[in-house]
Amino acid sequence: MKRKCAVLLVFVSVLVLVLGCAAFAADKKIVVGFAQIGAESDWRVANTNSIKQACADAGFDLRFVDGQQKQENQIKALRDFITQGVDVIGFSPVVESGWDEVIEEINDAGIPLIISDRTTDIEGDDYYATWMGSNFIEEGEKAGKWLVEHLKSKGRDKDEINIVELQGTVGSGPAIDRKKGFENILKDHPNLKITQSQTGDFTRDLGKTVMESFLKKGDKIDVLYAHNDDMALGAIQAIKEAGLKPGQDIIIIGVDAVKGAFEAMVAGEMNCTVECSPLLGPQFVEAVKAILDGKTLPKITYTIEDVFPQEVAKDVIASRQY
Ligand code: GZL
Repeated sequence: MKRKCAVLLVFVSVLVLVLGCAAFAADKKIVVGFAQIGAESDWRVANTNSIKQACADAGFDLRFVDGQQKQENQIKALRDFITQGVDVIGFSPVVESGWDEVIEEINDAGIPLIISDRTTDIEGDDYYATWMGSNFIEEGEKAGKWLVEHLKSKGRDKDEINIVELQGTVGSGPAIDRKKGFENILKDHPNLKITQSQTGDFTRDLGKTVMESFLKKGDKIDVLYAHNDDMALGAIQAIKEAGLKPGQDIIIIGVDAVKGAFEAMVAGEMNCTVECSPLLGPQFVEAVKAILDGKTLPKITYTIEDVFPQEVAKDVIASRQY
């Protein structure tokens, strides 16, 4: 009889222990480390807000680091996340190269990796669980296609058109691919030429400074193609200070579709923006949950995006979320 009581006691103790752990596990917050690029543009601020809000709504313990556009800061943050033993790591790589070592450390630590927004140049796709963001080549092609159609609508499709280009951060996926996509279109229109091209690092200030140098050269400029709206908005300032009319003397094309671009289009100072949605937070949270539930996700998920010409800006601006 005594033996039976002893076995029963052990069984009940083990049961309490298992249920206790399960309860703790159920209560344990999901811990996510996110290494963000910085706060270089309105797009990035909106992206950060989206990720923070979605993680808060999901009850995650979010460890968020602003890399201030420095790769070494992001690498340090990723290593810290490994030391902290977070459940999932997310990051947006400021440039494409230089991640091999730290990503191998993340893989060795067995922590699932979500890459959002930007891209790396690492071969294969087994080093990350899923990637979400925009198709940057397609964005560049959309900008080129809009310009070709716009010039045709103005009877200028045969004119010699000089284009100046403000590139994004050197070595970043969007800068490389938005240039590539735009040039995919230009190659079929030899009268459209990029005469000056330089990085504005996705920032408004540098976009203004570089546009000032483009203008100072004195060559005819018909079009500005900026890899993001922030640089376009800085360039618009420079164009006005040079006594020219942005949106009329110089056609202005940007990418992102941030609120400032719509305000400039409503004011007649910008002609088109190609949408690149920063609102990746909800998608990021769903990916974290799916991964921790043991589900397999598609390796790549592109966001669906639009092109907004000046003509629609006043009707659309009120509905914009960023
Ligand atoms: C694109 C994103 C780019 C934006 C810029 O997905 O990485 O970085 O176009 C931002 O505004 O700085």
